[in-house]
Amino acid sequence: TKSQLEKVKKFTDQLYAKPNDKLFGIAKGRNVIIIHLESFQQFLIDRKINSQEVTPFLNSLYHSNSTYAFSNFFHQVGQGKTSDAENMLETSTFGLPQGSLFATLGSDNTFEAAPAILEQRAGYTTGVFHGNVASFWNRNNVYKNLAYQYFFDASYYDTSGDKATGYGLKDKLLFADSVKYLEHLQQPFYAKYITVTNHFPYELDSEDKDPNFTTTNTGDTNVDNYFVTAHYLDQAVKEFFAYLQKSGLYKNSIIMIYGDHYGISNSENKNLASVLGKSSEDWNDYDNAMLQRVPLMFVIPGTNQGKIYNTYGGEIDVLPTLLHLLGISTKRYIMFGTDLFSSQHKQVVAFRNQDFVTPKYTSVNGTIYDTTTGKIAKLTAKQQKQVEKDQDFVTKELHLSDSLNQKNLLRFYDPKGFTPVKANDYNYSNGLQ
Ligand code: GP9
Ligand code: MN
Repeated sequence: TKSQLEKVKKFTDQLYAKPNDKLFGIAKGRNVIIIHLESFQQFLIDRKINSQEVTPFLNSLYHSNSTYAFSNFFHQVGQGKTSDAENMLETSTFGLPQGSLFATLGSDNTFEAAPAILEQRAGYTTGVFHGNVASFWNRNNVYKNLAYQYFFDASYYDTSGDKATGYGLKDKLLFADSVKYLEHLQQPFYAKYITVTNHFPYELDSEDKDPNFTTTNTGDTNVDNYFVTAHYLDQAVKEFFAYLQKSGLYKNSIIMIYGDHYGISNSENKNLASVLGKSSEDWNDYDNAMLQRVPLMFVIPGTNQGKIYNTYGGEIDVLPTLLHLLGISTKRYIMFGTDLFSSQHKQVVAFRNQDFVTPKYTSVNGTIYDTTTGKIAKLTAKQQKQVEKDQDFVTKELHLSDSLNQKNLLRFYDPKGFTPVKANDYNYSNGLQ
């Protein structure tokens, strides 16, 4: 009902963080290119194996002075995995406590998502490039409600024979074979690339393996192969950047790169410990929580003020952050995240199961750790109060986001200048199916 909506609105209005004046609008009018790095964790960045970098190209971006990167950025997905990441990044609402929001509510819910906002307020053309079938995670229906104008799914590419692995077209081919479609998009465009090759079980044909790269020898095949497919993904991104430069798109674009969620699960993290220079014997819940960091980088060519920010944040915060870089105000929308560049950004990062991380404390499975040392925290009464306050905030934001989505409350909300999206306006079939 409307009063339930009012409750949500009151909460997100109070949370709202005003933009950082120095960065607001620095990418105004540029194309937005989003690169979704499948199952890609932050520990891969700057990681060396046998003194060789696993992801040399992404590392160079991470340290570039035109990149605004984050070192304490966490994924916040639940069972919806990739689809939860997509939902958080493009709507700034959480996925559901169980299941995938895309799969269960995505066909019918009202969304006020990035593609709709950008098309309506700044004339963007919007599209997704993905080498898997359109129906996976119910994308073919959900993307219409998000207002994506184009969805170039597997049917648009040759995925025969060794051109694909389990989840679709290999990443290098996705970037290369999508150019002919990308070049037809009217600028400015908002284009999202969802990669797949670095997905469990991390399989790669020998022809795609770099003969100069040797991986770990942990004895855990997933861990060892993860570095191989991550290395391949790094090369794929490098090749795509070469195309962007050559075509001239590069300097007129902002390229946002993120990892969607973990690739190595908690039960396997012990096998990673030695690679990370840690002991597997004392590996604990805190270590697992810290490994939920994923990359977030905004590459804004020519701006030269980039750096690595140590701010704590998560996927829920991306949409207001991106919109502010594009010079689009967000105060009027219902968003559960806040601009990561804002001095008012709240550094309490909720996991979907109500655990959380802040710069000071990490709460996992009922235990509070000191985030900087990893030791179990000995809290004064005052600190205990603060932790309880943070926990209440986390519980409340997840609850209100669930209420918004489960009751489809956005259908009652009508932000200034927003035209409701009609799924029937979109048709993704390419005539070849
Ligand atoms: C497949 C892909 C994988 O289309 O996006 O999703 P995931 O299994 O990571 O949720
Ligand atoms: Mn995924």
